[in-house]
Amino acid sequence: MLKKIVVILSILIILNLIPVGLTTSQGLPEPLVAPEVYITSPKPGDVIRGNFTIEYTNYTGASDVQFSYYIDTNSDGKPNDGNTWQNIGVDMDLTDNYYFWNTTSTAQGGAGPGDANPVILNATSFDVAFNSKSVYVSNIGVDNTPPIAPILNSIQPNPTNQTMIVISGTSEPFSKLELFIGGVYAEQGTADNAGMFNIDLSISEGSNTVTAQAYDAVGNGPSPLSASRTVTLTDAISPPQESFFIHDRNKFGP
Ligand SMILES: [Ca+2]
Ligand SMILES: [Ca+2]
Ligand SMILES: [Ca+2]
Repeated sequence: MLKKIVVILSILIILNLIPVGLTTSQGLPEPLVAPEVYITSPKPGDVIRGNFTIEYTNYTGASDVQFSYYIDTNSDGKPNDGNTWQNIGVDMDLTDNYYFWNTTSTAQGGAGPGDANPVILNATSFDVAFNSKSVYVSNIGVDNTPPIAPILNSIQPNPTNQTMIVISGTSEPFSKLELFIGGVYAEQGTADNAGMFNIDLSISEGSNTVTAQAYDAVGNGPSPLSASRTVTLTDAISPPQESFFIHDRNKFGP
């Protein structure tokens, strides 16, 4: 009995007497649901910046994919905050599996969240019959702000006779630091999870004016330059030598 009903329904569908969505040019029914696109990057927990490349897969059968984002104010991974989805754009070229997202705010607005954490990223795929299917990735951070200027601790002792000294200070946690001597790049290092850093620095005979700048963990920067610290290296090679007076008979006589 059931088999009979299924056969009759199938015939009716094929004859187009029961509507099942739009039909193709061949008169065959389209699938009711568009193919799902999986966002492979960014992943939950990622912090992204600047012009980010959204990567996705499994687009077969989709004609285009629309991307949008949502500010997850209560950080629960759901678009339930009373905010609205903001349009990112539509990828019409699905052959390359990526779409550029400018995450920085623009004067026109709507181009990106600028700085927001967390954000929900949505991808809605459409097929030729305008069926659509949405997926989203939660807990994405967007960070476009460089760190503030690092602070260098005073250099002890000063002056020194050591060619290698340690430059210590504080910066944003996990930031990358660049040290300069007299404005010329000299060394780099990384701040720990408390923002502390200790970087070995080779200095030259005479006065060395040291400054630093920082990039945050995702590469925003550089920060403004730190206030400078000056260290003077004296007698680096060896302790002061005893000097001898050479009696020059030609000049001074016997
Ligand atoms: Ca939410
Ligand atoms: Ca594309
Ligand atoms: Ca930052």
